[in-house]
Amino acid sequence: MSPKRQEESDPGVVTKTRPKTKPKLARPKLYKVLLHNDDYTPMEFVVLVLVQVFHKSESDAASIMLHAHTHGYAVAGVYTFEIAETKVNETTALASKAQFPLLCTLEPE
Ligand code: TYC
Repeated sequence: MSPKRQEESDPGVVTKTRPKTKPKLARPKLYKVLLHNDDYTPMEFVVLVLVQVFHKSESDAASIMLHAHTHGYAVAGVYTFEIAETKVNETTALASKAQFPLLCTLEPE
């Protein structure tokens, strides 16, 4: 006689059915990192920050920089809180080291 699988033969074993609802994963809150325009930070420096910190291509970086230059600010990227905060800190550190007043802030999406 072939051995039965345990749950068939042992009435004490309870088999689980699949949950009726999908287990929901909370969507992480996202934050926009903003670069603000000013009169002193060179355009090339803003582009360099966008390439080095935000991993933009040269041409995307140039468009984002020009958007900030023209409209007062631009969204450099959208990230979870810790990543957004790190990018703000990296940008602020680079600007401060180069003695430019470039302002970078974070805002809930
Ligand atoms: N307005 C600056 C200039 O004319 C360039 C600049 C662009 C500065 C975007 C900041 O977020 C900025 N040199």
